[in-house]
Amino acid sequence: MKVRRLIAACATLLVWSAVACASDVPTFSPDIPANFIKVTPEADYVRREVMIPMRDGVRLFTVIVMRKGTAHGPMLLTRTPYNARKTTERNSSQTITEILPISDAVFVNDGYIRIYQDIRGRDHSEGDYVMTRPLRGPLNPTTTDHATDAYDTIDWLVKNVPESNGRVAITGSSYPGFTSLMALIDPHPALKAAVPMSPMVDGWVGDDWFHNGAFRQGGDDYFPSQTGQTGDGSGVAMGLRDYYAEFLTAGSAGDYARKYGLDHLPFVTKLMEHPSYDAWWQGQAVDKLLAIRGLKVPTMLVVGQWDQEDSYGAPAVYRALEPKAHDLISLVIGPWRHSGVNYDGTSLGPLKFKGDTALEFRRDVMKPFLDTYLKDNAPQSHTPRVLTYATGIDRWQESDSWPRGKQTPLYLSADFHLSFTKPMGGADAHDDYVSDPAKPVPFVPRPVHINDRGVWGPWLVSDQRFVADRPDVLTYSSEPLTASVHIAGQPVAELYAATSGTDSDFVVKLIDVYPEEMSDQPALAGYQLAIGMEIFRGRYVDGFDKPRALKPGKPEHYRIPLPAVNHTFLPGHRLMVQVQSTWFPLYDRNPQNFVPNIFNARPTDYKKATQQVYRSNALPTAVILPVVAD
Ligand code: PG9
Repeated sequence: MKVRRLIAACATLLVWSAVACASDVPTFSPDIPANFIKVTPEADYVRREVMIPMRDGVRLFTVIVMRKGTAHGPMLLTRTPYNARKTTERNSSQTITEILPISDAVFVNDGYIRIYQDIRGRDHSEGDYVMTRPLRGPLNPTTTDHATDAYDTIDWLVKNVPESNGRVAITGSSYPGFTSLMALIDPHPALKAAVPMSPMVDGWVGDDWFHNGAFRQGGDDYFPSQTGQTGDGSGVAMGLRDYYAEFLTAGSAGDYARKYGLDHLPFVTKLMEHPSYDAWWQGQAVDKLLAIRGLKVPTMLVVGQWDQEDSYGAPAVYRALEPKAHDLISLVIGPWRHSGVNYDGTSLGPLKFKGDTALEFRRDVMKPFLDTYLKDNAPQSHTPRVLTYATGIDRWQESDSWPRGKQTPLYLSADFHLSFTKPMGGADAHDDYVSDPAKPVPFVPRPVHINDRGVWGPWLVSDQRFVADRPDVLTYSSEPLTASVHIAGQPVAELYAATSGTDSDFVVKLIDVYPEEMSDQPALAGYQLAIGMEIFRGRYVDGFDKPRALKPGKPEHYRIPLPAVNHTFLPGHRLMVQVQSTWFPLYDRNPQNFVPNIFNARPTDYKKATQQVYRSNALPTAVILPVVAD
């Protein structure tokens, strides 16, 4: 018996040692292999990771995903700083629509090959990372940029993806919207169409970093998370605190950056060294670059009406290109937050729409547009020149031009009323408020948790009642409307204002006030829905590249374009305009006392100022509405 057991034990030992020999894994060794590839026996997709060489030898990490059995597939490319591997592993699944972002379903379900690439220097790609890398030339002495990297990538794809039909489109939202636009500069011949969504176009005038010169310090978390390391990172180590209190205690935007070491990030230093719209900013404004080079590829620009990050870019590119490229360019504005086009579009904050507006766009507009240019023998689709969602009356509208409306001034008038009739008041008619940088107006109710997606995403539709009665906010409103007022275009605030200081910011908000009683939608009763809001830094009144001190008490004329909208103010609603001078902590505080560089303002530079907003016949402050006669 004992002998038999001994033999069995020896046999087991032999088997184990044989296994060990066969796999060659010592009992003690590192447990992460060089390249683990998940086995997916039932997958309905093919997923390949490749390194694509660029002209300078740098290789870019690229993931190619398609349904099994795809042949002659059109390729849809996105070039991203947000981790191509993670993007294509949304869930660990064997189902293609589970691993890809939800917005990809309509494409891969119809034979498209979906491709995501990490841009140069980010995540698994090689090379140096430069924030929104400018085009080769005065601002970029290297031989590569996003135009060349897109070109080289497309060149490789058409030669190395046998399941494809050799035609490529590029798309992506925000930063990937920017890289989509850059691909249009000297494009590869296989690039047949582009759909840049909420593209970052001009970081100073109206997209991510500044708006009309006011610095968006609310985005500070982006810097360490994106430029602190090549892979995914995190924001400033502030925890779940009230950003309002935290930024206020820190001091200037520069002081906040220094407190948290952000000044050691080169891009933050560049921002702080270029507070005005100098050659560095002008030379990387994508609308200007494209206007010079012209458009060669059919392009559909997309933006959300309440895009809290990049509302400026898409309409600016449309304006710049439409006159010369009328037949190649189209514009879509949907009722979305930033990048909302790629998610569920049935609602935004308390607003509910008739259907999933984002899916409707992707399925009924974007895909037919791409099919036309990318599919073999696809029927010609009907692409509206301009497609906008009319909020208020809840439907899509096509038009051949943008903006559509007739310029109609809505004047501030006495007793905090609004009127379509020009005020008759004498030259000095104005309303005053005191703006105190020590008690800035919050942009959302406190505590301000900017990183909470539920706060940040829909903040542009948040109820403005929470500040309407503050003494440092002027609030003007109309009587309840007896007939609809439909606007389609870009409202512009023509503000006549003076300050007792030598610099100042002005914020103008155009608001739709819902009726007090709305039992069908109680969340909207009395709601003050911002239709468009914007800020302007006073020192740039003579030009964005010409900062100067304001003369105390002298009225100046500020022209402040608000975001592009299609909206109907319904009967029973009221029009409202609010004016204020701080919008914190999204925007840094203006010391209201001219200093050469506000990033370096000292605590003693911040001063209270009395602001005067004029509503006289000679200085008629108004919001110019693009009114459409329905
Ligand atoms: N708005 C973001 C961004 C764009 C471009 C540069 C930096 C940030 C984004 O959502 O990608």
